[in-house]
Amino acid sequence: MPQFSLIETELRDDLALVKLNRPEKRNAISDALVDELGLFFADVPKAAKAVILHGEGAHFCAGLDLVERMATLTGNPMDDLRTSRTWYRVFDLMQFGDVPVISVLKGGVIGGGLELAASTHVRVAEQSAYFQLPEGQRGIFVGGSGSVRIPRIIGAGRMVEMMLTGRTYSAEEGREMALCHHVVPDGAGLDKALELGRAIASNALASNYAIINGIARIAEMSVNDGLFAESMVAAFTGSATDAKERVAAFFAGRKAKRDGEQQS
Ligand code: 1HE
Repeated sequence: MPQFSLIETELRDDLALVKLNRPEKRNAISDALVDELGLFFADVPKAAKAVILHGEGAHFCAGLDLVERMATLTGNPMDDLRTSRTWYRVFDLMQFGDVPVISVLKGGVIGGGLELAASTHVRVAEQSAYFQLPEGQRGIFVGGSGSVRIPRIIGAGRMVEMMLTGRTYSAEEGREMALCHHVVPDGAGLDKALELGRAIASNALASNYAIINGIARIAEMSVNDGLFAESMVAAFTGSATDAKERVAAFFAGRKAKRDGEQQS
């Protein structure tokens, strides 16, 4: 893997770990940080069947690097546009890549940090995690795909209210809204993500690919188009995977369990 300075990467068996490593700035996303994420996600190691995204320090991510942004403001809207487009490209590589991405959330998951988390497929939050979209209070707007991805998770109305009032949602509240899927004690997030990652990595690769690339897209289609697309994806997945062997192994396992129960 290439040498990075703002992220740290590691391959643990068939799981790739990516750590945001800018704790002194609460993992705020600078241009250089998003570029490094882009380099990694454009070329995820072939051996990795899932990626775990986590952060160094007490906060997952404090969002856009506001200090860098203020220092580089030119008044030319094309500059902000370019930043947004870079974030979209990188976050799309995550959401619509080859392998699932599991995030480990703790402390602040703020603004662009929530946009980043929303681009991952499975979100594990430690108890300390909290969710905020303070763009309105900072005089800006979401620009890293938040208004596209977050309403699809929590609903547009809820996001409007969250942004207007600047409210904070706790980890537990976030779970009720699917901002995260699991809540675990502080310090236990990475282990939980590794456990989930191992389970996900044991799925057929083509099924995982179809799940992460198919479902979000098909959900946006008309019923007619969606059913057509689903049939194509199902036909591809069933023939591309070892489905026959997996189904046979499943029933063999059930039978062995039944036989064992009958003997005891
Ligand atoms: C930062 C940033 C940042 C911290 N950009 N430098 N995001 C926000 O509005 C969140 C702003 N940050 C915070 O609310 C707090 O920093 C935290 C709750 C995350 C953490 O608090 P704390 O007390 O642990 O740290 P701190 O003392 O506030 O900050 C420590 C350092 O991190 C300090 O730098 P230092 O050089 O003075 O030590 C801070 O300046 C730096 N830091 N957050 C730059 N965000 C594509 S559109 C997306 C739009 C958005 O993301 S808007 C939301 C932005």
